[in-house]
Amino acid sequence: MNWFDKFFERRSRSVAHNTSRRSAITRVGKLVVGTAFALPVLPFDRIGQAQAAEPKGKAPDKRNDDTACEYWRYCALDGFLCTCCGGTISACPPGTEVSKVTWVGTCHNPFDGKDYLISYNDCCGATTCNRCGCNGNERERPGYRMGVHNDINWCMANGSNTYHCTVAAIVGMGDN
Ligand code: ABN
Repeated sequence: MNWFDKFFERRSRSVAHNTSRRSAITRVGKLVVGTAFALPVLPFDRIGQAQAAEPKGKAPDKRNDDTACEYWRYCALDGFLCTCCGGTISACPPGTEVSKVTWVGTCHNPFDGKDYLISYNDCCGATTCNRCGCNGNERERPGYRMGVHNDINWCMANGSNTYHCTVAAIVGMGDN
């Protein structure tokens, strides 16, 4: 065999070796593993699924949230909610005292279908809270009848006249 034949024999063996069945399987294996790693990080658009999980067009019912003006007992409350000022629906925040005089409104409870008398007492003795200001005016009357007018500082009869916030306690039932 001359050098020319030897050269081509070696080249042919090398090509045959590098394109063997084993190297072909190795290359297919690499492709499969590479695909498995790459696919999960591709950017999927899951917005459609998230929207499907949310109830469509349904606003939360605030009529049962005593920190919202829409709460059913606040139908005639003009002032700042004590529930946003460190108090509760019927208790003044620490450091304030409940007003000695008040105005009573009537609100309809949509959850049991009944009407209730609500006493809107102001809490007195600390500077105005300024959180959750509401202005409910159901069945309110003009100022000439003070007992049915809510735009009044009911701290007037207390030692300190400084208004802080307003509570809304149930004090009776309407004519149900
Ligand atoms: N009753 C709440 C309030 C206090 C001061 C002034 C207006 C209204």
